Amino acid sequence: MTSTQPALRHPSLSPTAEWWKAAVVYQVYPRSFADSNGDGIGDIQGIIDHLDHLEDLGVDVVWLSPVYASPQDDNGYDISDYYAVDPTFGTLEDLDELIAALHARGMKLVMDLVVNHTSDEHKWFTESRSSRQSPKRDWYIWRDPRDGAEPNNWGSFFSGSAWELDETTGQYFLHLFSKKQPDLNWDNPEVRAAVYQMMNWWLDRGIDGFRMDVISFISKHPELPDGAITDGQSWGEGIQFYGSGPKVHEYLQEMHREVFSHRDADLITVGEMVDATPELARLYTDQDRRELDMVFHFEHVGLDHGPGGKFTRKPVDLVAIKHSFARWQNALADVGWNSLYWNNHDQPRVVSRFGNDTTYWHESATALATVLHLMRGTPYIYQGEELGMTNMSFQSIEDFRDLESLNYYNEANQEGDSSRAADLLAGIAVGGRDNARTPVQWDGTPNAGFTTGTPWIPVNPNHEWLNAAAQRTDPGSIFAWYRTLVRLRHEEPVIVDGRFELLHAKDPQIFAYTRTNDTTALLVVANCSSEPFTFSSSIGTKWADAEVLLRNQPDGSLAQELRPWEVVVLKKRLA
Ligand code: ISL
Ligand code: CA
Repeated sequence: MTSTQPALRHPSLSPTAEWWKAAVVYQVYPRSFADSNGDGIGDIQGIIDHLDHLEDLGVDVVWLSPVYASPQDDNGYDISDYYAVDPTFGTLEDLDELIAALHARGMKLVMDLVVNHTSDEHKWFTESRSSRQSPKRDWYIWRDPRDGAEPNNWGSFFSGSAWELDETTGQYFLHLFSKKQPDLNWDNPEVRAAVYQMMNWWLDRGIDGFRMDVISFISKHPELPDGAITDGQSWGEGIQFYGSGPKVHEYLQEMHREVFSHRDADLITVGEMVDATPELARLYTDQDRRELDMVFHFEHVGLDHGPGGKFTRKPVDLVAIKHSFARWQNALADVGWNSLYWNNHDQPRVVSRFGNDTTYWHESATALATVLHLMRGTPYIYQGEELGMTNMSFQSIEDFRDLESLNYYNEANQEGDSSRAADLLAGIAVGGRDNARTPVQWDGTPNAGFTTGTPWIPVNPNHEWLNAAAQRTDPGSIFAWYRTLVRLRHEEPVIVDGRFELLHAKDPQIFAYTRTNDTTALLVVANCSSEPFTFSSSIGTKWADAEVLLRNQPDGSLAQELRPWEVVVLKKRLA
């Protein structure tokens, strides 16, 4: 550790190796967190103003979604200058102040690294598109038309083709996301060197690591082959040709050498990987391979997607959710490491999605938090999740801001199919990303304490009773529950390193597992349903002498019945 590194919040944790295994990360989506200057958009000073909230919660690391210069086509995931802070969010000095303020409180800062693509307004891209002879031409992925049309059949994540024609030079460029997010050509060594240089610049400035946006997409199959077209889809599934492509491990190892290897060990890296399987994640997160510390996979957050994708929904299947978690827990038990999340800025709110946000709001929010946080891995809390924030009651298309939702809606409307457009709107209302992006509910005043101006996206009306001010001082609140979960991870080594074993795998109502190390065993049992659960065989007898570590009901025993969304955690000392 050098003197510029912050003192660790929990000195009992090893100061160097793999400290992040005992850490909890909190994600800030700056646009929606807190607005300090009344323009209706959250900003860096707004974050600085609310650090007490994060310190109270006890989190170790803040992951900040992009604040770099950006035209904001995709709320900052389209970067036009990696070395500048967008005036929407503040200045570089504000960011330095945030880094110092976090470090002073023993917290670390992880920045978002968005390098699969840039903004089309980045100077690298404006140079690249200026002519076929531009020295930067090869920094992006340009192809001639095929039969007068797109070079292949890949679809963009945000609807339509993944290719856009540049009229001036007569070639198409690839954009897996919006057409304002052209993909960089990672096969060009100059591109990689420029990215590593930028990463080093930020680490030298004092940040503590990176969350790497869609990082498994950086190596495309050199021939860019067509993808298979599934029924009812207009575009081919290209992901098998760009997800974890041929050189992705080589590039991540090179990045490790060029950026991380000569630095102190207390940095943290997490890669977002839409295509990750447990087998791939073992490769990416095996410390001996020197790639990443952990990845975000998408398996559990895809389980309620219907046949038409995320905007068609199917009922939540608890058995499938448990099966998925157990598969990942087991696959990364000996090698690698899991990240644990229900929410982020792209996902609907967990209490509305997998819980019950009306009758059992408090119970289901705490039960879902518990089953996630007591597994093996590094937990991530998305802003507002610690308050049990819910999905938004969107009324009409005017309430949405997210380009993904709007693009799909406009596409359906253009096809003139009004019933499809209506179905899509219903799907967007429950599955769309804006559910996660309504302002953080600080208090019960008209704009929830988020802004004194007009918020860029509507505030959820339930902020009148669901807010931080109401919860911060209430020992029975969801906030207090999260604080306890964070504290337990810091205090109980079995939560960090214990073996995981799923119990009652096929039961459709309860989520139960044990964590065990040489000295301690934990039993976590949650009724993940809105009906009472009656034990057929008593799960409790073996644990009769155990200590109750946590319960979200005033009393109860594991011998007979669990109330709807009741969760109980027991702890036993082993011989
Ligand atoms: O929500 C999704 C689209 O259906 C996800 O698949 C999402 O696009 C995917 O998780 C990649 O997300 C990341 O990169 C995107 C950005 O829009 C997301 O906000 C970011 O988390 C492009 O940079
Ligand atoms: Ca602002």
